[in-house]
Amino acid sequence: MKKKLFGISTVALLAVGLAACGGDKNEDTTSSEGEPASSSESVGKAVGYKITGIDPGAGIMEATDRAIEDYGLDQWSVTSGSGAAMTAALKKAYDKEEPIIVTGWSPHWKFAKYDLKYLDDPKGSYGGAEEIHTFGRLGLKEDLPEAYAVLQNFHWTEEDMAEVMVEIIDGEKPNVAAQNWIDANEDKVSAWTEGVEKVDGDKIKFVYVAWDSTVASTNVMANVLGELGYEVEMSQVEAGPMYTAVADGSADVLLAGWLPVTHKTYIEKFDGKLDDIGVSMENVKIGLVVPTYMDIDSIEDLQE
Ligand code: PBE
Repeated sequence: MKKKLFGISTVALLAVGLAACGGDKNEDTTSSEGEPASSSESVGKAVGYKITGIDPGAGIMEATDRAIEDYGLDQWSVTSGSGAAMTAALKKAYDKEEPIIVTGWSPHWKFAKYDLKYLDDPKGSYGGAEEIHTFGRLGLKEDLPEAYAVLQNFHWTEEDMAEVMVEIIDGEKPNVAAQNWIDANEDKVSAWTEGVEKVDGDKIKFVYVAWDSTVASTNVMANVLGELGYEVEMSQVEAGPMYTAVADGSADVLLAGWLPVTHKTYIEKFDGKLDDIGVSMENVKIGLVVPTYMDIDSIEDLQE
């Protein structure tokens, strides 16, 4: 009971985070040192003209290079690291109310934990609302029809995914958080598996990148197929190898196909070698994200 209440409140917080796409902000942008936390003239200097990025293969990194170009941000660059390094840097800056600009995406638990906003993107470098697609290797439908049927039915919401992500960031193991969600959402899961026959230890291999959203979906699907009798392997790789593995058939499924913009380059590269099985979520988004205490609202504000 207690847990359920917690789940609802964190999801409510997340919804607030998702809604906070610029607009109202704090009047007081003064940091403890007495300097403005940021202003339109000093934001570049304050952050060393750096955008805190994630793993180099992520589509959001390519989009950020495009934004730097589109907005003429000649002095700026994006640092690469990982999703975990990005959220660690965000936490460090946020706790001290220091300026920081990160590559961000929704759904993501950071919107439940911090007051953040997307910078407006009038040039559309980051695209708009996107969908998350499930991709399989060619021949998967014939080889593993039961799994294929479940993957085709797989569809959930930002709130669903947020419950899993928030539990993981609060310390739960990914597979346990995934199972807790499955146990609490039997109606949704049974809609995915309805009429699908059980199997007896058939092997299926997921490839995924350590993006929090992808960790959540991959663990949920792995457990659902496990309950159906599959022996599920999960292999964590970088973004390029994730697509390569499904395209060359060395893995069966990836759940993190962000389209039409984020993974456009990968989809074009592997055209004809991937089976677009279905859409698991709509209205997802990428962009540049800052704490609401920062006094900027648009990527244009990064221009000098
Ligand atoms: N992401 C999460 C990925 C796709 C899923 C937005 C970090 C990317 O940029 O490729």
